[in-house]
Amino acid sequence: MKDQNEHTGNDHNEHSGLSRRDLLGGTAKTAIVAGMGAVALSGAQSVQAAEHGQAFELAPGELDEYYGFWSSGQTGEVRILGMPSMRELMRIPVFNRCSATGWGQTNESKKILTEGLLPETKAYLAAQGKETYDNGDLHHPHMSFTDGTYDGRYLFANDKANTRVARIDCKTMKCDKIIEIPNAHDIHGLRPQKFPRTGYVFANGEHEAPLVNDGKILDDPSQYACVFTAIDGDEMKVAWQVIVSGNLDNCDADYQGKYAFSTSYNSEMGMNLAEMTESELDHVVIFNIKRIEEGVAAGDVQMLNGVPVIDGRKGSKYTRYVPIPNSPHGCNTAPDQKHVVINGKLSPTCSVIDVTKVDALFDSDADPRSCIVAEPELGLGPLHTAFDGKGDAYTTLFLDSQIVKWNIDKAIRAYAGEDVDPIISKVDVHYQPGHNHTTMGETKDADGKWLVSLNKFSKDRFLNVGPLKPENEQLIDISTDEMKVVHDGPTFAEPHDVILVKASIVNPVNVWNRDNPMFADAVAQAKADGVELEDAADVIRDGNKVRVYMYSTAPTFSLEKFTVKQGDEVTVYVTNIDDIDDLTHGFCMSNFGVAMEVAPQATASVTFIAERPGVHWFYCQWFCHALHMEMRGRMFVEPRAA
Ligand code: CUK
Ligand code: CUA
Repeated sequence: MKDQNEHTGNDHNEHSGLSRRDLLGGTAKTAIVAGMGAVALSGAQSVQAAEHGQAFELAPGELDEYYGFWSSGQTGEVRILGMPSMRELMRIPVFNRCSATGWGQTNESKKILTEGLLPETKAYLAAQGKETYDNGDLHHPHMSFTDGTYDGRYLFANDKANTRVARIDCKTMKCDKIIEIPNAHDIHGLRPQKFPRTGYVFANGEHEAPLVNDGKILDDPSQYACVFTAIDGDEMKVAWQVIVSGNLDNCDADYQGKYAFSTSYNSEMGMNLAEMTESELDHVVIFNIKRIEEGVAAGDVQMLNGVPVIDGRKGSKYTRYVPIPNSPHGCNTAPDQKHVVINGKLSPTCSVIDVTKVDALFDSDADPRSCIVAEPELGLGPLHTAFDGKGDAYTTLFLDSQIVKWNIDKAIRAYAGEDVDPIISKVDVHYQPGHNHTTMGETKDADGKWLVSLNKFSKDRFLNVGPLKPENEQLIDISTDEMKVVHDGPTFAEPHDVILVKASIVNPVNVWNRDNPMFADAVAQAKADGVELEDAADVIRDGNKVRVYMYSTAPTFSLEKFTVKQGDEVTVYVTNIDDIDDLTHGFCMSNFGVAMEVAPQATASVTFIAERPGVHWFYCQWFCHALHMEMRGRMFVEPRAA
């Protein structure tokens, strides 16, 4: 880490800090009290304050120690932040439509957004005049694992809104696959298999519905079911599914490759709030992966939408149901590779499962609760738990607006009757935290440096921007027992979840590989047309379809004009032959609603109907050169004969 003095003795910071303090009034005091309010303090004081904690600010040009991969909830994208500076570095469009990159409009992205949809979904969308959804609700981004830690290959993420799972290729940081999950409804909890590798991506269908949901069964909840899905993360295909009793919320996997765990907040299968929260106990479902694989191989399944579905409802040999106090939510496996923390939500407790005691549940029908080794009372509204790899856990308390730090071992001893208090400390967060995450905390390599609290409300923490407020992500120094909130980070809707990954694990490329499957279709089409993409300045007419091939190299397109006829279906392929870091071009056809990004060595294409006669400029909308404004050309559209 950077020398503390260099950060905090900075004049510029001092000055901007003062004005920030003036603007925020009392709020900045919290930062000062927290000991890391370096920006608001004078040199001598700030050095002193900083000595009590780790530096989180970076000087210009310095790089962060971690990647933060953020969800964005109903925005539908993944965001990359540098950590601990919390500087936003990039946005990866996934389930959303992105104006800047053309995601959702380019042929390459449309293929990814449409090819994994079920036939009935395609039919539904066609009736709306659409090819794909343009919204999503992305809660849980998680990286692929090898041997219990992140391997830098892929990120996986759920779409609760439209029952999909997406994969992001960490080499290019672009989404490369999206599949719709059949038979399930509204994918929520999602976690990759940790051991031996990913492997499976486990995904929870949250909302109950008839298994065959064709309208024959409507208001008869006794015939509704929830479905747990194991996706093959390499192929992005559903491997198998399990029907469960109750609904499914969050999930996690063990470090042994034997079990997956899912919380159920509606074991009652209630259809309204009163019914859903009626019983004192809900449950965690434990899935026995080996038994399920054997059952699938032995054909103990029904085939539904081409997927083998196993019946894992109560009493089945494939699952066990562990009673948990009312409405558990978060499900978090500890880096000790032994404990899984189930977060109580409506119960002020967390329940700790010892994975070594789960075998007995399956092999000797032991009491399902015998795998619970601790149930500390932590505060009101425990939602999610993070870990530091040193035996301590950090649980968000939604109702208390706090994070509580507690010791797992002490909680176990207290549960066994010893007179010990597992709670180490609590810190106020602002306000109402959902998820929280530690650096490398979801792997066996948790390093206990930083914690981020993803708070659902910011209220008065920032300048007022109207009735819709930002949320507030707070950075917390956990290098000592006393947790210190050191930074407020306003964010737009809605970061549910994040993972914090050591930068050395993630190694994206600087330019596209020309063999990338992203634009394989364009390469194949060009070949069929006898066109060399990297050297193209061609207009190929094929009936009323016109394919326009050009390359871009700063500050020109290889075609400065081309002519089509009104009503033609025009596809423009642009290949960026610049081979230099950060030399992205764009292609925007003005007044046609067409725009896309073309990064170095990529090909991107877009198709539109040339229904507007006249002269139309296309231009590069990605600043690339001193003569970027001049990087443009004309499309002539000849009017249809009268
Ligand atoms: S859920 Cu959002 S606060 Cu979708 Cu992970 Cu708990
Ligand atoms: Cu090319 Cu701007």
